[in-house]
Formats: sequence, C-alpha cells, structure tokens
Amino acid sequence: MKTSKNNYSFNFRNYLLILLLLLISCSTLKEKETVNSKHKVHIVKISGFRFNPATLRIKKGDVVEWINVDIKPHQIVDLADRELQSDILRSGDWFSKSINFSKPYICSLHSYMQGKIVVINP
Ligand SMILES: [Cu+2]
Repeated sequence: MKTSKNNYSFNFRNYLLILLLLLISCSTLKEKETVNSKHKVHIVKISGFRFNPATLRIKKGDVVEWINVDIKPHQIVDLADRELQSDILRSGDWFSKSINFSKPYICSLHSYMQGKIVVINP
C-alpha cells in the first residue's frame, strides 16, 4: 500500500514538473515572437530585369530579402558604401540583409537595373 502511494505522489510530482516545463517553453516562444515582430521582412522580387518594388520604404533594421525569379543571374550592389553586396544570385537564389540606412542599389551585371531602399525613421 505504501509503495503505491509513493508511486502516486511521484507521478503527480512528474506531472507538475512537465506542466512547469510547458509553461516555461510557452513563455520563451512568446518572447521570441516579440523579438521577431520588431523588424519586418520585406520581399523584393527580381523579375524581367527589374526590382519589384523598385523603391522600398522600410523602418530602420528591417530585413530586405531579394529573390531572383529571372532565368538570368543578378547581383545586388549598393552605390553608397558597398555595404550591401550579394553573391551572384542565380535563378531561385535569394539574399537577405538587415538595412539601417537609405541606399540606392543596382545590379552589377546589368547596371540599368536600379532600386532604392528608403529608411523612413533613420
Ligand atoms: Cu542583373
């Protein structure tokens, strides 16, 4: 009888422990969500030898993600300080970067392809 009682309390303690762990992991997930939602991710599609949108307005620290959906390769290089420079993006490749300052950029392989990122709260 005594043994079964001990077993019961042991199980109940385990149950409480699992519940506690679940609560902790839930609150950690919530914290992560708020960190992520602070900075938005903006998509710039590269298609038809154009950046779409050509001018993108973002908040400081937002992430810009360029996705090449053209058949031809492209490479993103900014005209300000070359802080922004992707590898050569082949079809289906993407490049993402957190941006803090406004900057115009081009495709280094086709310099007539021009885009601009405008940070609205620098
Ligand atoms: Cu290009």
